[in-house]
Amino acid sequence: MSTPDLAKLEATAKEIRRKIIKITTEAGSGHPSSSMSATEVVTALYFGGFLRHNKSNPRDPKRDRFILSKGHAVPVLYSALCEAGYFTFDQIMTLRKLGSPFEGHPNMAKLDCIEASTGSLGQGLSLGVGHALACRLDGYDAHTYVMSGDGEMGEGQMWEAIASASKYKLSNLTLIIDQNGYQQTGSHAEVLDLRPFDSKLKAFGWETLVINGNVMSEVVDALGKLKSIKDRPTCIVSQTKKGFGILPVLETTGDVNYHGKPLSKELAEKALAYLA
Ligand SMILES: Cc1ncc(C[n+]2csc(CCOP(=O)(O)OP(=O)(O)O)c2C)c(N)n1
Ligand SMILES: [Mg+2]
Repeated sequence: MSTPDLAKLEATAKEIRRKIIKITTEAGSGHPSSSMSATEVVTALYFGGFLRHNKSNPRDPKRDRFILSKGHAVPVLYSALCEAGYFTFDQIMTLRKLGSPFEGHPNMAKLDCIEASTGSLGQGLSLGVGHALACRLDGYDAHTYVMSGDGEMGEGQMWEAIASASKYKLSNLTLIIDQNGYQQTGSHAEVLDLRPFDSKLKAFGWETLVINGNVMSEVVDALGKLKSIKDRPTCIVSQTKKGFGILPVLETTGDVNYHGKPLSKELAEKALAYLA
């Protein structure tokens, strides 16, 4: 694999953030801040040479898989897939409109390039375990990446999947925890604080790396390093900020979580100018 061009990836991440803002403001609903904490990771996966995907055959059994378990952050996925040429911008601008396949949560029955229908938090890693086991059984050298939220880690099913991935030594499975410090109703401290995640995952037999997930070089390094682990599942604890990229704009609202709220037209203009 050639070394990813960091400047190019950063420019792509910026463009993806611009699309996230535009489509959620147009929809008048959605989760831009949850999407923006995850942007570097999703960008590195799709454009850094990590996720082998095939636009002309999205369900190719030999593909690598990306499951967005925190399905409410799907604007980052639609925007990345648009950048990758799967869709036009006009198509993703139909986000959350009646009849549009670009639903508020990913729907694999509507779009071939969506790996799993998620949105009910806690399920994506179990699906990932299934894919990883199936790929192993079928003899495919395919890797499955799952992204969860930090609040989502409060779902018990996550820990059942963590235990079974370890039991089956699924080195073809990587969990990325988007540790942005907030969930729907508040911060870790206010709702449920399960940190540190890395020592807990290690205790279950996983290899872990803790990184700043909004720094592209750290994301790329971590994804590269974990490829060489061959005897156990791997996890990146991706320390991020909700709304990263437009934080000064969100701070003016007095709400740095900004969960499940699109930007108003005025705020979106400010955010887009900030990202220019
Ligand atoms: C099973 C389930 N319970 C509740 C919700 C409602 N819900 C949507 S997003 C969210 C918060 C998720 O927080 P986190 O996983 O930290 O994701 P973030 O938005 O911070 O990236 C909740 C509780 C849900 N989607 N699924
Ligand atoms: Mg969170």
